[in-house]
Amino acid sequence: MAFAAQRSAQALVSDAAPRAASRSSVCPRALLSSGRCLQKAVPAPSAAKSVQPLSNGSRAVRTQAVAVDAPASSSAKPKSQYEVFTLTTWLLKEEQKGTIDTELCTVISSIALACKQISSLVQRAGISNLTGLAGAANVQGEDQKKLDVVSNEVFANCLRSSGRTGVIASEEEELPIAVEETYSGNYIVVFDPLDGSSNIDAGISVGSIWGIYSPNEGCTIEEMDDPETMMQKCVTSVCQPGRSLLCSGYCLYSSSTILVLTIGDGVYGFTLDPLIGEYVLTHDRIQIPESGKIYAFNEGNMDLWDPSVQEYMKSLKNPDNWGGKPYSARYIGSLVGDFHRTMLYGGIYGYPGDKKNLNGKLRLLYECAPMSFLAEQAGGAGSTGSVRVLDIMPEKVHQRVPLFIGSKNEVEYLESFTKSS
Ligand code: AHM
Ligand code: MG
Repeated sequence: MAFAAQRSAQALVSDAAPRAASRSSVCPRALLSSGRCLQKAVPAPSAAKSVQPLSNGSRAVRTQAVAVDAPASSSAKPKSQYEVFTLTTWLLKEEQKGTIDTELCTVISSIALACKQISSLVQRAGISNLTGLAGAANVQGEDQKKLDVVSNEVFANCLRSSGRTGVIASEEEELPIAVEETYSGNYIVVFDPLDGSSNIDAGISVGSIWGIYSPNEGCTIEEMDDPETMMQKCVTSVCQPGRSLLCSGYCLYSSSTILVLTIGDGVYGFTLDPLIGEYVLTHDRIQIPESGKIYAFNEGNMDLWDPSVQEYMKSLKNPDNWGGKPYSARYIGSLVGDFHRTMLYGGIYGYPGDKKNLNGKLRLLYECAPMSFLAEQAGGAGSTGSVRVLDIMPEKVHQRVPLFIGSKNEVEYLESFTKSS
């Protein structure tokens, strides 16, 4: 890596200093056409294929029974009442099975550590003066909360020290960042460090979301690269479709801290035991119920939605359609919380496009694609109303898409309105 580029990249990931200053040192906006992705993004290499989603056939048969609060992995009965099945144990067993390699384990562990740290910050936010605005807006024009900024730094620090991450892209950063400290693995990690942060000051659930991609050709940063070339490679490398994800997950900071993840072979949930400081397996192979009569949409926007989505919503509320009992509304306004409930109880979460924002609000790379990978792995579905989310090739790092996600039958019912319009 050229000296100048090296220095700049290092500055980006290691400085806790103001982000605007860091960004300008490596990725001048003019050079990078606002994070627009090159269309020549290279498909994930064969290593990725070993941990790709199960075939549709496999998913289709897994439609029943939500597994909640299982004491330990179904594959390992506790030998002693004091035995706990932790995330670390689970990762080691997956490594033994060959589902993932040591490098990916290391990246996942570093994310789990970041989530522990954020969980603690969230819990103490009111006490340690971490509520309120940071005083800046992110590239998408949204006011950043103090905790948005801090959580972003925590994620970046943990990923950097894993030594296995080549590029990171965050909701809170204008452009992807090349991680100087990587010496192996070179994984690409996309994340929203603190989703739903408008809820923070009221002590309501928030969460982190992430996705991990394998490195592709676009990510090979050469010593000779100048900063512009290097950053363009970073942008290209993160713009992969969700179906290439190796791992995705979220961590919910609520009455408990619950980390839920998939590595392409089912979905597992771990609850942070505050007494031992470890994530303990509590949700073994989560399955979204096939149907569920709960919807989570911001209905305040209903008059701005497409008529097909309005018709759909009216049909959910009409008791005559549902044997006298219409659907129930539940909306936290925190995707991780609303999605976690949908995973366990069934139903649908939706953020449609509207007259003002044609593609809605949620971001493809670090919100919609990771959540859709989880949904599909749990037997559910993720759609824009017209296409499968995991099939979309991102054009921009912060690209938005409409999202309808949850129980398979519920998403199909929504599509019966939106696809025929
Ligand atoms: P954020 O990433 O800026 O926090 O925005 C995403 C959040 C989601 O968690 C939530 O579902 C949605 O925005 C709520 O938006 P709205 O307030 O428009 O209903
Ligand atoms: Mg978000």
